[in-house]
Amino acid sequence: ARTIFLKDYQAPAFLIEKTELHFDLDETRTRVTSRLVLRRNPDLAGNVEDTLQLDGQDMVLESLRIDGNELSSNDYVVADESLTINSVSAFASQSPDAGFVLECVTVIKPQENTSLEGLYKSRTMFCTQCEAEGFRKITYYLDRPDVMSVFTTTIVADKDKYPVLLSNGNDIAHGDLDGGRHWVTWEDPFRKPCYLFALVAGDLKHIEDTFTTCSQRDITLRIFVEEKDLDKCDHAMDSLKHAMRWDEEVYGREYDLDIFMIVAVDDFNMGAMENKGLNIFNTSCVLANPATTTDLAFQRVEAVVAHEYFHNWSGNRVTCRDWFQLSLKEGFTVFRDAEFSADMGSRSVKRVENVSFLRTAQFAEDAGPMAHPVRPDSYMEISNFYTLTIYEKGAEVVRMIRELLGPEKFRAGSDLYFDRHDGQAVTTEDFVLAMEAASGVDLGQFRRWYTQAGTPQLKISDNYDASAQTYELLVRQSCPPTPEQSHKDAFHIPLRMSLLNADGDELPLVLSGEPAASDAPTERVLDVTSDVQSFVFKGVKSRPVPSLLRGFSAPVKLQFDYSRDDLLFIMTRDSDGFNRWSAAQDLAVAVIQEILQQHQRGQSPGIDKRLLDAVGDILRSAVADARGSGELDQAMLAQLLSLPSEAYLSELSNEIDVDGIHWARETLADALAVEHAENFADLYKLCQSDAPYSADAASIARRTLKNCCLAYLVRTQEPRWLEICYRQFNEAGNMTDADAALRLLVNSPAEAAQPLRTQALNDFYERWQHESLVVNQWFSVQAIASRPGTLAQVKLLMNHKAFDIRNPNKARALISAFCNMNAVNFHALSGEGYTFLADQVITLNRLNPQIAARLLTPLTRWQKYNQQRQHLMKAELERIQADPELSRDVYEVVSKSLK
Ligand code: HT7
Ligand code: ZN
Repeated sequence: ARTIFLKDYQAPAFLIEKTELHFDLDETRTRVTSRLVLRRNPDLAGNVEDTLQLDGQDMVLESLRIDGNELSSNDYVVADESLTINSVSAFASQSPDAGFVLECVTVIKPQENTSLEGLYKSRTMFCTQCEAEGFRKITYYLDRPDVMSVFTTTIVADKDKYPVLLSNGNDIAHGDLDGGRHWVTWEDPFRKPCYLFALVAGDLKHIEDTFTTCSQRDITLRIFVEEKDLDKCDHAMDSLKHAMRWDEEVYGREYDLDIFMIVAVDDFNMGAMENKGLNIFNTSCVLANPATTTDLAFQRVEAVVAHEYFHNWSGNRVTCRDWFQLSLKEGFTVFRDAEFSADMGSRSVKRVENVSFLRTAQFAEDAGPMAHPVRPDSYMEISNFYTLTIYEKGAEVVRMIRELLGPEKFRAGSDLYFDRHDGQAVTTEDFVLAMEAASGVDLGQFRRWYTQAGTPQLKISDNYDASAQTYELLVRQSCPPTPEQSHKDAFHIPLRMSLLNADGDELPLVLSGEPAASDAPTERVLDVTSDVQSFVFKGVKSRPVPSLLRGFSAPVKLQFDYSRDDLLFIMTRDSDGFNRWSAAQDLAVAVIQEILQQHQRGQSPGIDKRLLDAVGDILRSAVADARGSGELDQAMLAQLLSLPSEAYLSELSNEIDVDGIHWARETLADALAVEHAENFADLYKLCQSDAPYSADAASIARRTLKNCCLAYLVRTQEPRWLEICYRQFNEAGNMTDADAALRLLVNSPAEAAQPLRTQALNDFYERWQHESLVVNQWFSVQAIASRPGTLAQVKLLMNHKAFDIRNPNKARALISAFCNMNAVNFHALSGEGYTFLADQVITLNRLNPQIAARLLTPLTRWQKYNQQRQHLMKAELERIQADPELSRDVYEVVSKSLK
């Protein structure tokens, strides 16, 4: 299969100035007529290119004209993925430097398009997904982001079936036609690459609102959905207005068109898409109401609506030159949406959630066979590079730039970047250059974060010299080899830190060589730039406890030999909320690993009493607080009470002991539950509320803490708690509480849970069978149950009338949930979990290669398991590899993971 390299990038030989599209939508064949105004790219010195190669696939070419002159089949070559016109000048009426018009008529079959790229049907509506390379399935085009054009789109369709016809920009004309058909023409005044093109046709209803921008322009906001979902749009609309205001206030970015539209579709490969003025969303990321939607999903809707909206500047007004620069828009936009969410809710909880996800999933990716830099050097299939590295690590890279510049200079850098590059297609280097120019900070070495893959390790040791009153931090950095990169140069790592004295107070930080100052800072960002580096602080009167990597100031693995008492100290005394949580996690990890080792040696587990006591202290003060003024941040409390996930514990292991990790974590959780049942019960009761559902941060925090307590209480296996759980399930006035209770009943190993579980699952389906997103929850609840026999249940559910493997949300709810969130069953030593996944990948490879390649991820991590599992996993990868019709997507992932 072909590999595309960044080093081979060449600017386009032709530009497309105008794009006029005409769609004749039909149930069996859709005719697309395009009229493109092209010219030779004048920016290429000596450009005399006469061959025009357009991208295109899966379509039938009906006719081709240049300046009105029809081309015959001898004048061009149609291949699987391209159309090549050998001599443009032979047909153009003037020099191609001055411009020519290419008219092309093609026929496509959206109703047969299961890849969900290009134009396709989702249920009864037509919709598009063009990023990254879907436009080439609609018509022949220069499908690359550095070709930007002004688009005018006319859509013709049956008026009864498709009363709503949408595209980018403004509706400039519409009318009726004979035969019950109608038409609309949309014009988008902003030049854009074709990946931002969108079209929607369907029987849709909408809600509408107005946003007045900072310059007093009124923007019409519309959210289009199927009629049955009209009652689930308000939260997205509120989120959109919050995001629009936030982008004005925090980044100085105003919306540009007069209308902003969102459309919800059921069949969608990812979360949503930022098409100019017409965002298309997976229903799961836009619909929300209290009865059907959990708090987590409410928060996701807010974040995704904001993310797509923010792309209007970071992505659309300033776009990527080529797909190697994907993190330019995605990393920056994830950073922006994370900051938005932090401002809407609790900043430290948001950071905790992001970092847990990054340390679990992105670190695993960085250690696996698909590891790649934030700016990759090569790819076979770009769809495979919409990764956690591009998105999440990319956001961390932007966050580090802000750490190094400080917030004011960072904002100046962002302003300069948008000013300099508005209307352009640029690179991550342009972004860094703007940051440097606006701040005067040298980011030379920092650029390695864009070019080197892998997670750096920081090993820090300390040395206190009582007589000299100096305290030294000796920092060593290293980075493990990754595919194609065996050696790594030192990174520039911002290490935010503080030193705590025995009372938990922060000490003034003066490095040796610096003048003593009465106003010395108590928190600093150290520039770690060498393989080994020493930082000596002076005037330190007693041995301090260092608070390192505050707020997770860099995406690295930190090793410091903290005693458990040090961790307990940080957990309770550090003023940095993130580090308090991180110390609690580190302590829990140490205790779980100890239980695991005892288990592996055949010893009975001894659980460190200090952890049990610390949790008791936290619970007691939480109870006191909830009885009093309720000052404690309940969301942070729930985070503190949550044990590290099996996935995180696995990421930390050299060889993953699947069953041992599960057993050790369960043992600790059960012990905490039994030890503190009374406190959990008090807190559970104190967190009850009769107030109507609200998705504000405080209410979400209260429910999260309540359900965290219930989870511990159900662990006691006491019948009364199972009954209370069942009652919560039945009487819950919102989906968050019902879903939490259902999950607990489904997972409980208690015998008394069995009849309750069966009843609850049946009732749940009965009640929600017409709500597709709720049915997805019902699938995933069952798929992640760690009880034996779950795979058999998953296989039964694959045949359930509500399951459809063609719908990515359904495939994710059942297949992906089982393979990624149910380690003990997926990794069963029989190998049947692996065979199951391989079978699904082979099926999906033909239907939807993007989803097939993504589902494959857990099998690619075979190197982390024991010999027996490695052997079984590799055998399944080889079986997939032997499929003669492997898509490029799946081929790339399989071949790289077997290398
Ligand atoms: N920029 C969007 C990417 C996207 C996508 C990529 C490949 C295949 C399907 C897709 N749907 C959306 C989403 C975003 O990051 O905002
Ligand atoms: Zn994005």
